[in-house]
Amino acid sequence: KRGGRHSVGIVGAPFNRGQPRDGVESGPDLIRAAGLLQKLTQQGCAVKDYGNVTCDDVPADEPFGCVKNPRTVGRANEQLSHTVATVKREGKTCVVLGGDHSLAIGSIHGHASVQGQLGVVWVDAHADINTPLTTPTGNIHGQPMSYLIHELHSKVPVVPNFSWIKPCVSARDIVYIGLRDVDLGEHYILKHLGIKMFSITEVDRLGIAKVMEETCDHIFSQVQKPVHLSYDIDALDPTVCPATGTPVVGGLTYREGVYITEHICQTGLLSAVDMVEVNPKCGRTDHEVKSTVNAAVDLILGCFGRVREGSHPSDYCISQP
Ligand code: HAR
Ligand code: MN
Ligand code: MN
Ligand code: MN
Repeated sequence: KRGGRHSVGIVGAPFNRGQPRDGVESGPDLIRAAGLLQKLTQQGCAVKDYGNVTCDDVPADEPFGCVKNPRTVGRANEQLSHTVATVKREGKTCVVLGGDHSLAIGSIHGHASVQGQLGVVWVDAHADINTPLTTPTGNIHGQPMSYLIHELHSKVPVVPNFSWIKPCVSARDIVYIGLRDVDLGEHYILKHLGIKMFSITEVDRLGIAKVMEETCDHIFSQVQKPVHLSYDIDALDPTVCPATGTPVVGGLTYREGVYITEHICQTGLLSAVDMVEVNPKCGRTDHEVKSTVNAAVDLILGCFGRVREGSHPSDYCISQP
């Protein structure tokens, strides 16, 4: 951020091999087509589009244990890590448009490779912290955090094309918000490592304002550090965001979802954002797809200074009669 003006780098990551459904690879281009770059520019951001990172299928990508498409997901994330590192070296806040949530491996890895210690705020119905050994599905989008956390390193085997990954996040620097579909292995890991979490029950109990205060108290308790916001669109309620692969009833409202972004923006420490799991093929109508994509756009705008009360330039004058 320079002189109150956010400098933003957009990266598309049309990854779809971290899960079984077609369509999520269209996320980046749909979010762009909804006017993201124009809207960010209109609200005063300097925006550069770095295009899409490719996610080519690696041939004969046999499962590793039950982990599906390991080589394809591993290689795509290595490329993404390099691209995110470039965006960070150029001094911009990085926005990665997904694509499925396996992209958080490359996004957080590339971010940390330049910035060092990060605070990670993970907004999701799911914890995505299964290891290759606890995963009930084999889908890597349910596992990204397990590859990144120092404290899990000894529990995670080296998956083919994952050997470039160095754990780069400490369990104490992570906060989860919105959880409501957590596997038993994941729940064990969250409790065992003492990871801070505000499940949807805590959002009900405390209200979103208190949740965000406590989130920032936790993340910044030792030192100020750059924040990585990893936002899965399925954190929001399926009535607002139905076009996603694994919707879970009883989610965040649109207003709670946007409040999270406004609060993180106000810290002045937001350094990278992922916006993932928008899948147009999972919407039953055009309206369902539009509602989901528009929410994704609004969440990103909230990350970069949009405030719902409205705003005006400091030199604004009303005309005299
Ligand atoms: N926990 C389940 C698994 O490991 C489901 C993960 C689901 N999907 C997501 N991630 N959208 O946030 O497969
Ligand atoms: Mn490399
Ligand atoms: Mn997720
Ligand atoms: Mn999810």
